[in-house]
Amino acid sequence: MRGHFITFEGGEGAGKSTQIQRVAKWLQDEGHKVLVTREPGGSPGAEAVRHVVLSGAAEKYGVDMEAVLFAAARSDNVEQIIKPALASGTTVLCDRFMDSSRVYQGVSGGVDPDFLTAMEKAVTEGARPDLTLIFDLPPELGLQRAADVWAEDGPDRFEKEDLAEQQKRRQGFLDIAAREPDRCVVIDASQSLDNVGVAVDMAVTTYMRKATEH
Ligand code: T5A
Repeated sequence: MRGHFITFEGGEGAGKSTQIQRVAKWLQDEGHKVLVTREPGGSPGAEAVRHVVLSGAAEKYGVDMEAVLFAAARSDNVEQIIKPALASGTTVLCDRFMDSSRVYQGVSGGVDPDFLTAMEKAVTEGARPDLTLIFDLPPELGLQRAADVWAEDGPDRFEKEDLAEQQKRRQGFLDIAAREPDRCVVIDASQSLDNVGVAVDMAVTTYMRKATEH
């Protein structure tokens, strides 16, 4: 049986990585085979692209170029890591996926939606998320949390953009959740770690229950 594919999305410092590790442990303890991956990255090829896009090295070549690089990284992660895991019945937890491109490159970057949709279709064929948790919080709070864990080189290419841009992204994720309520669950990520954890567990449990009924 194909594994479950669950993606974690949202703005900067929303708590996705923290929750993904906790959910992975919880599901493993319940007997699931689990693989955690992230985007941009996951596979060796995609990790190489991650450095290029997050350092800002590709920024001067424009938003279309960056969108293609994110899609290239995703394609490699999907083919090398995600699809084989799903085919072996492993539950895949992915820290960011296609919705980040829709929001960062589309809504806030202004890349042509038809171009993005065509790349998304080509790259995610056979690997569409079953459940997407959208971590929602005021961008001020997310950036404050993210700043606590910035490395010496400070904010990355996308973290350094202004609050108005971050606000647009927040709304972009909420709009996706409103358009695709069967796939997406919005998590109030401004709550305490424990309360966010409870909301995440509830969403995952509800999805798993429905999936096993079918
Ligand atoms: N991008 C990505 C695109 O533009 N297009 C794409 O297609 C893709 C895939 C990725 C960047 O690339 C962009 C989006 C991003 O800008 P990244 O380093 O992977 O860069 O960045 P993020 O995914 O944003 O990772 P962050 O670390 O910033 O955010 P997380 O993972 O959401 O947050 P997390 O768990 O690391 O937590 C941050 C801090 O907050 C604390 C944690 O302990 C940690 O210190 N924290 C809480 N504190 C209080 N209360 C809570 N509830 C907390 N939850 C976590």
